[in-house]
Amino acid sequence: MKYYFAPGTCSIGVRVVLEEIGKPYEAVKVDFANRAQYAAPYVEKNPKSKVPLLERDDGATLTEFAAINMWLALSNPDKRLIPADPDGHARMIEAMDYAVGTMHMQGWQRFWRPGNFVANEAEHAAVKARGLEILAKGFDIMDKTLRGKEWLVGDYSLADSALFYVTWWTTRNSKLELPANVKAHYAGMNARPAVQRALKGEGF
Ligand SMILES: N[C@@H](CCC(=O)N[C@@H](CS)C(=O)NCC(=O)O)C(=O)O
Repeated sequence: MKYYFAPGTCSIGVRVVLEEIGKPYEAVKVDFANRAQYAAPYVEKNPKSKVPLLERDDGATLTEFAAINMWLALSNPDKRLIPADPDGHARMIEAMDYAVGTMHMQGWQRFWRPGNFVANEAEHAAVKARGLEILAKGFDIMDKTLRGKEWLVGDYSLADSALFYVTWWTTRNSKLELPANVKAHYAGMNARPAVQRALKGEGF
C-alpha cells in the first residue's frame, strides 16, 4: 500500500488513520515545491493533482479524504474506526464532511487560495477574512458537538482525524482562538501515539 502525501497538507489526516491501523505502508512524498502534482508521473495516478492518494496493493487508486479513510476503516473493522450503530455512523460522516467540505474547502481554501474564488486581487483580503469567519463558525459547531465528550462520535472515529487536521492548520497558520472543547480535542489527538508517529513521519 502506498500513501502519497505532501507535508503540511490534509494528507496528514489519512496518515493518522494508517498509523491507527498499524499495517505497513510506503509513504511517497509529492514534491509540491516543484509542482509535481501537475506533472507525470503523479498526474497519471491522480488527474485531480491533489493529495491524499492511496495506491492499494491490488494497484487500484483512491482519492478524496473521506473515501480513502472509509476504505481503510472498512478494510480493518477490528480497529473500530467507524461507529457500528446507524446513528453513530451517520454522525461520523456528518462531522467528517463538515470538517473537510466546509472548514477545509470553504474556510481554509478561501484563506490560502482567494484567487480561486475571485479574480480581482483587490478583493482577496475580504475573501480571506470570509474564510476565517467560516472556519470560526466551524470550530464553534465542532465545540458544541464535543460538549461533554472526548471525541466527536463514540470512542474515537475517522471524524476525529478530519477535525485534527483543520485544527492543526489553524494552530500553525492563524491567530484564531480555538474554543475550549476543540482545544481539549486537539490535545487529546496530540497525545495519541498514532498522531505522534504520523507527525514525526512527515517531519513535524
Ligand atoms: N477534496 C479533497 C481535497 C484535497 C486537497 O485539497 N488537497 C490539497 C492539499 S490539502 C492539494 O493536494 N493541493 C494541491 C494543489 O491544489 O495544487 C480531499 O478530500 O482529499
